[in-house]
Amino acid sequence: EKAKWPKSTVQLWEKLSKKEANDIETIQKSIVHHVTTTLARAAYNMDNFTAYQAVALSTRDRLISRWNETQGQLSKADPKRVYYLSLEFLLGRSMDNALLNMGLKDTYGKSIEQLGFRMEDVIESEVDAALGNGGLGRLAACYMDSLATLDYPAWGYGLRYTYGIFQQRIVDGYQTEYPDYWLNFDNPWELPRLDISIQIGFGGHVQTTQDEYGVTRHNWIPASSVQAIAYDVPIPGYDTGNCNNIRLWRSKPTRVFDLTSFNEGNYEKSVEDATNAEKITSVLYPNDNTMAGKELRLKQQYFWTAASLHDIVRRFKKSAREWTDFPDQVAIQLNDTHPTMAIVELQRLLVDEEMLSWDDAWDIVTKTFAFTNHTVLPEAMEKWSVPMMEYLLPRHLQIIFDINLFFLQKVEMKFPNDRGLLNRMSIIEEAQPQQIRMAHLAVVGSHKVNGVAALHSNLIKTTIFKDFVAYYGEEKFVNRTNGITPRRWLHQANPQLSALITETLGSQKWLKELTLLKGLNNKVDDPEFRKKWVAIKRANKVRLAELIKTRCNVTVSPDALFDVQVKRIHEYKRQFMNILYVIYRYRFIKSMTPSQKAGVQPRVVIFGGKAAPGYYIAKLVIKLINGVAKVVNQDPAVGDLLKVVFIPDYNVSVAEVIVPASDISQHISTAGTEASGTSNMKFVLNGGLIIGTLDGANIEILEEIGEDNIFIFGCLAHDVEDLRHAQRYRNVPMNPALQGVISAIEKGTFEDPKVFQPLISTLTVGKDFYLISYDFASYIAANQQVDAAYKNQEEWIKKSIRCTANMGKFSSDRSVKEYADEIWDIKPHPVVDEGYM
Ligand code: Z15
Repeated sequence: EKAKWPKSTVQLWEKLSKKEANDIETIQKSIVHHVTTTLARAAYNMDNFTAYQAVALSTRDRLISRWNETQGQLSKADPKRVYYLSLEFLLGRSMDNALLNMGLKDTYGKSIEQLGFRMEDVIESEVDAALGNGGLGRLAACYMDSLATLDYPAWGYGLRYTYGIFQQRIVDGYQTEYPDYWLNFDNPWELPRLDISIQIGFGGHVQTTQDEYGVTRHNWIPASSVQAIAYDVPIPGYDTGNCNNIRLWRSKPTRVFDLTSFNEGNYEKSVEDATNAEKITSVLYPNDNTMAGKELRLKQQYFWTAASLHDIVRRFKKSAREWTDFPDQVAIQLNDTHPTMAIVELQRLLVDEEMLSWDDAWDIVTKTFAFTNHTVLPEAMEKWSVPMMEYLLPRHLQIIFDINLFFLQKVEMKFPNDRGLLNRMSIIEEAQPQQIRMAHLAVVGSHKVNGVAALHSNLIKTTIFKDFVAYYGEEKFVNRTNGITPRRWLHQANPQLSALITETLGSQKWLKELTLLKGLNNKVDDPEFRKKWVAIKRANKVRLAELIKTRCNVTVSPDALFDVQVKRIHEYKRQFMNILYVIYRYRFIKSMTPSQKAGVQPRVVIFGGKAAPGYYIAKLVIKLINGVAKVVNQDPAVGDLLKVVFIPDYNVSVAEVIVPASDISQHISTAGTEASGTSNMKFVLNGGLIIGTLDGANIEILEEIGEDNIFIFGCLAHDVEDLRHAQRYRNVPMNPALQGVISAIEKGTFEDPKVFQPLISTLTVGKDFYLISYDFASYIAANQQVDAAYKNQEEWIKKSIRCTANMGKFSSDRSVKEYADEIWDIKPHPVVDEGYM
């Protein structure tokens, strides 16, 4: 006990806890110390990976000091915190980012160079933390970076999956999946908190009793339970001592249950129970924007939300405040509907365990939660079957039915005798079996609902949540346009451009105040500046060409126009339309005379992205891309005029190479289907132009950078319904250019055409739901405009500079501030440097 210590002991602790200097010698000592002790290696048997491990451990030491100091000061001050509940945190690599954010990259670089290693090689040895699918998971990671950088008291809560998103390899043109066992070597970026363990129940029954006042009490008696063990991931802010936390839960068998079977002599059953407990956090579900309805997924969701809430409530209780103060201390953001069970769990804790009245509890619950919707696609809407919920969480099901009953009673009061309305708004869908609509539950249990881009936020108000807007009023439904962190997506991924910007603007302030990039607009007419700008783009293209050579064994010219579409493979994102246009272009080039060919703008068309393993059509799109690549890349009649590559295993660290190297990138979803998109922001921030539809954040990017710097085509979201109707009920002929392309595939230009028939059928039998045929003519025209614009290199470079200069709005710092001010009501709480971090 510190209080009982003599002064000399206290002083000794304080002296020894002070941080070490961050000079090269101290850092080298720390690296070598980890090599020779923690890693038990010596200089003569070290490789890049060992060097990485040692640098990582040394970096980790410094991270932990900041984490400790930040969390210690926060515990004392106890300000209102936000908890960001996300089933996915797609962090990627940590080392480079941590060193840059802590301002230690240069020193570590020099330190390790003198010790005989190149920093780039050391960085490359790190495996990605890929605990997410795509946009939603990466958004959570960008938000954690901004929250830390802006000194907000914020914690993320998620799951520590043993297997992240699968690794993708291409075999005979097909996607094949391999497990992502990312914890093969020790993970230095987490702090196991084996002492923090929470028991989570499942199944069983509900005991109903009357208390001494005649009030009915519900007591849930679970049939089984598992333990949640905490693993903390430090998130250092940029240019601040602040270090936030992501707490990831791992499932473990409980000792009690384990031992019972064991002692009863049923050894096999006890091992089976243990294995089942561990299964809960084994694997990330690989679906992006689709719902599979698997029981294990519901178990994951409850396990995670219950553990997180238990932790949050325990922290709140330390302060001995009134329950009514809970929403003044705690804001909880629901990242999509995945954590919606947290609403039900908090209501259960307050009513069943803390003995609050239903209404008092519900008031606290709805003031605490806010909900972000990320999609309007019907196949992505989460619904859980009532029988499954009853079997896994019987008391929670009762509470859901009660929430629904009280809610619908109020709707009935406001809009009497409208049974259609009650049916549409009900949390329970009357199907066989009944289904729980998680989005409705999330709306009813939250005080604010937001979409992720202006168009999307308006769309949800007129489509999926229309009735709820009529009931609650407009104010509950707001927009928070997504953002990206400029630290990772410019400073780290594009160090040369970052240095040029800093040199030009005179300081690094722009990295925390991204609208300062506007200053670059003055440089557009400076030919010397343009020369530097284009040289950096070219160097980035050389780096990407090397990656393409290694991964695809295709040689591409960095002088060609690099045209990129990297994102999850999904029909609504229309990679199919992109490859169909590539075929069109290929056939067009083949039809040319040599002198005509001389006028063609050479292009390298780059694809990347994973398809959900069960998504048959998306996997066929990958097969078609690879089929086309094989034919086109070998065709001497085309040569360097057209190359097509599919970069396997697209992930965050690969994106960091691709994004800075693009001339044009494709964000071509059917209008109204892509809620926001965030890679569009990354490309434009790095001076890449985009070709895109009037969808998601493209619209706001257009507003910021101006129509001269973006290639827009295709129908409007407003017209999609009518166009689909026409496709379905009138015999709309296929666009003739597209018809030519389809014929070429059917003639067997790209392997056995039988393989692609189901894909082609989506245009005919499937009535072209994503409107590829309708948009094809304007897509061809937009691509021609791209070629023409690229021909005029000086003008193109000006566009590129203007792109970067006007992207300030899309910093995730701006997004996070908007959430903090008007949804969470939290304030920055800077950590004070007392010499310990
Ligand atoms: C996902 O990655 C997104 C939405 C979802 O509903 C799910 Cl389950 C996964 C994406 C959107 O498709 C994308 O448009 C958006 O930019 C991103 O979330 C972040 O908001």
